[in-house]
Amino acid sequence: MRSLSCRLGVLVAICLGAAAGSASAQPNLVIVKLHTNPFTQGQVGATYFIGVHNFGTGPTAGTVTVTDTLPAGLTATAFAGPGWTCTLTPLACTRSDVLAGAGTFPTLTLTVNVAINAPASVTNVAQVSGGGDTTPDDNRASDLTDILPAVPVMPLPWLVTLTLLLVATAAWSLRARRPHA
Ligand SMILES: [Ca+2]
Repeated sequence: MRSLSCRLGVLVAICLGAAAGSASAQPNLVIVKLHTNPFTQGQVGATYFIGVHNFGTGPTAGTVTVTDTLPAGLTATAFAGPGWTCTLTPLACTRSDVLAGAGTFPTLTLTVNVAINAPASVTNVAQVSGGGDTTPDDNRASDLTDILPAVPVMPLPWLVTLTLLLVATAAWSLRARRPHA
């Protein structure tokens, strides 16, 4: 009986050890999103940088997909990164090569245009999935982005009119000061 208990104990220990070992060898993808703050209303070609890292010790398996949800006020014009296959509609990138534990995929660059009436701040959300990741809680990155008001540009006709008015005023002033002969 004792012998059976021992064998059972050993078996449980082996199983627990195997389970712990397999758990620690799982991939765990995490995503990071960065930008240079702030953007400006009407800005063309503002960029976000998206990084995907394998925080686990096991390699990824299968396709890894990154999707991005742009807020109102931003329009994507390019989404690319070495080794990634990307589309603008939907806004997503995929790749199927293996990422070893503690490894990082090449950085993705998302280029956007900022609407002239974009709000003072927006939040851009990126998400990674697939690759055998079983820990989705850390697969999402929210990037709060401040947007400055656009610098007002005076329309050219107004600028010309104002310049002519100033010149005319100066000329009149000089003429008025000149003593009559
Ligand atoms: Ca994860």
